[in-house]
Amino acid sequence: MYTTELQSHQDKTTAVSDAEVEALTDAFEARVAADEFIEPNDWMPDAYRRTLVRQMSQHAHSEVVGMLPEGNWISRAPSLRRKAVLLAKVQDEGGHGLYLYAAAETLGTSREEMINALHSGRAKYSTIFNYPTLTWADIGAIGWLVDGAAIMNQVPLQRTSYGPYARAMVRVCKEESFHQRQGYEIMMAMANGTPEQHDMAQDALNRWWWPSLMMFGPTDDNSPNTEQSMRWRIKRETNDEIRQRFVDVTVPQADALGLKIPDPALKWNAEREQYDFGEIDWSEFWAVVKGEGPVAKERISARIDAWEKGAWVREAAAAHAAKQIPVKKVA
Ligand code: FAQ
Repeated sequence: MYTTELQSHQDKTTAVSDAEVEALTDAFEARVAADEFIEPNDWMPDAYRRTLVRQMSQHAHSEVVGMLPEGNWISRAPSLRRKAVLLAKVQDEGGHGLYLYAAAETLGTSREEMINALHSGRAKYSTIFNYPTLTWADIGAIGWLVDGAAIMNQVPLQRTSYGPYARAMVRVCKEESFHQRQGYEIMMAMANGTPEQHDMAQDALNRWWWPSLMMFGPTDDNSPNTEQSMRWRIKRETNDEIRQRFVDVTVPQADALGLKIPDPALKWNAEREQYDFGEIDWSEFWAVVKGEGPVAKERISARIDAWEKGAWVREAAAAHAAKQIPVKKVA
């Protein structure tokens, strides 16, 4: 729907000569280098537009698929307070998906196209949401670690070069920080509860730690997109830089909970003033990226089912919107 007010980018790129494209590219690069925001109707290279649609739509899909593992626990939350908080949190994630789809639509790709790409397996979403939530402690671990990792990645994105994406991130980060705290608060209750609850918290940390580190993507030397995305200031920091910051912030939080990070190689490096940590299982990461995650099939079929069952809502909204368009008087 947001695409209707935009000029067609195709009109702009096909109508100009090579020399003009070169001049436009130089002007674009200079604006990015000066930390100016690029806005929807500004000229931009096609590859910049494609990279943004790829990253923003994957981000939107992650938010919406990410509602599923926690949504599973709304009806089983251990108290009314926990249920109300979780309900609000999952609803926030749906909102994040909507801001991101709307921001991505300003690049000229419709929401239907993006959602079709998800449902047909052409588009990715974060590997983390292909793991099952087995106990209530997993809800604590997701808030603490998964939302914690998401914030670490999204704070730099508030300064990404594409204006609508950067602005969407401001609100998303505020909400994610509430999510991270609610998760940590669940972990505090569990870790300081009965011995069985403490064990559940430790088990959740054991299962979610490594997949959380994978959220930041491959190492920089195996990341085909990082170099160009850094040059365009779409990404402001690399995968490894953000992953390291997450480890450094999270290890003391685990200590405060009295829980042990499941990594025998984890050690404070006084010289570099950061934690050294063990090797991530990259074969598991790439298998999950390819769609072989433990509950990947269930996730996509749940999304397709929700899309099909929601058809009547979209039809009713479209019918209502059509009624709001003023009828032009014929002279
Ligand atoms: N999962 O060259 P790079 C959340 C793919 S939001 C799946 O390094 P890039 C909130 C990557 O797409 C979580 N695929 O790629 C929440 C690329 O494939 P492509 C989502 C991955 O884009 C909490 C290929 O590998 N956040 O959790 C993953 O420069 C709780 C090579 O990788 C975002 O999307 C992965 N983990 O860097 C919701 C943040 N990692 O596309 C509910 C925005 C990499 O070329 C509950 N995105 N790949 O075919 C980003 O910052 C970047 O896209 C990265 C990847 C850092 C994820």
